[in-house]
Amino acid sequence: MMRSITFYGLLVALVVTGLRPAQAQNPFVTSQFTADPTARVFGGRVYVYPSHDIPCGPGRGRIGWFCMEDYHVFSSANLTDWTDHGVIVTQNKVPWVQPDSYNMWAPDCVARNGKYYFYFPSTPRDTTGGKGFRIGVAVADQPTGPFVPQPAPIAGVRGIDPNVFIDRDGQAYLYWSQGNIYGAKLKANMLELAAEPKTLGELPTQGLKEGPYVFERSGTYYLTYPHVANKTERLEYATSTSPLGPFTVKGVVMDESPTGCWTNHHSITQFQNQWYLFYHHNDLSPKFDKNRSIRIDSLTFGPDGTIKKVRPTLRGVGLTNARQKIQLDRYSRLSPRGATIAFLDTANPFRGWQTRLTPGGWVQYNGVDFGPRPPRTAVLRAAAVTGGTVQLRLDNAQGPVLATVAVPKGGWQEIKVPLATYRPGTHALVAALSGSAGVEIDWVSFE
Ligand code: FUB
Repeated sequence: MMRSITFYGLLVALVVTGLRPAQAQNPFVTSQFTADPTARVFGGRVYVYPSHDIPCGPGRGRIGWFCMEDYHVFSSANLTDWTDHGVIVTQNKVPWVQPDSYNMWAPDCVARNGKYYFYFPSTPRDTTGGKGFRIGVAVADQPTGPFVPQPAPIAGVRGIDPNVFIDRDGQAYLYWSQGNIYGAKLKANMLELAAEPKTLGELPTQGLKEGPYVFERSGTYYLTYPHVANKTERLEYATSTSPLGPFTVKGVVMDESPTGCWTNHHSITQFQNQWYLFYHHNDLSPKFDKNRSIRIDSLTFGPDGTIKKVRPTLRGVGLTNARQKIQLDRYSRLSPRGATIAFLDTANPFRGWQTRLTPGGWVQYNGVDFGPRPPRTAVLRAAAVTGGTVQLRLDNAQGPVLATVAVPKGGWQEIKVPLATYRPGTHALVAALSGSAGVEIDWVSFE
């Protein structure tokens, strides 16, 4: 496991170990599709257990629907640098799962007595007890596995989207959805129900509810869940003084997707004294919302314990080291005119995005950490059909000019220019077009 490691040390370690880094902004995994993120803090590190969407194809899933054959786990010590630890559970290695069902839907993972219990829904081989999803468990000694699947799914549970909550008194509860949302006590072995499931019946009765995620804060139990109140899912919550209710519906955690991604699915986690909402959107597949990507944004509570509605951002969370590639297209602010975001390569969204600046355009990216050592040079990866000029400024569009970068006429190129000034600490970085000739920017970095 990697701890207290420099950025360059991290890169070397990743090359040596074969682990793949992920990005810091939203979405924070851009090497594959990911959905339904459950984030857990184990040993001071955040581990995210998402679903893994893949495109369906002939003999692979159902065209036009979800297609998932395995799970990866990702981890980070700072919510900025993410490591993909690879596949932890796969459909054809779980004894009870139909091996060609491609239905490895939303999972969860909790730690108990030195073991890690990974809960996941899928289609069973044996449908004698009825069709539909069952929920199984795989157990490991480390959060990254290897996970050993149990031979059979959990008895008495039919449905999807398992979530496990362990109360302060040590009692564990399993929640899941199947039309309604259900909850039941788990035995201490974490593998069996200890009592009959309870329908959490005080939730909205109209519109699909799924994806329960329960947590406790200051004695209040929060049951959070995606719900189709209108046309697509939004994240809502209800509270109670006990883990199995009765719950009182309180409000909306996140509104419906503005661009129509039908599902949302989330988890809420506290890390280093800040609460975060992990959720998904279809950033890397805007035309097909069954290939999704996971995101993080900060979440805050009102003094009365209400959850303040989270507005989704592209910037996400955490600081970005000025010596990394700063992806301005994951912006904090964009000028009202003269700035647009586009894929670098529409045939391959995994290559990421670019910012296109035309007259009057600027883009602002908050939270760039310049560190204690002054950089001397700015590096801009940019393209300009006729050649153009970009000013890099600190703090805002009128802030001090760090560098003026002349982008020669031509395709993508890395242009290095000396810095005109330096301010230590953490700043917003602004790239503003100077003049009338448009420029496309991939990233900016400092050396
Ligand atoms: O990822 C497949 C399903 O879509 C999940 O199980 C639901 O919660 C929804 O996100």
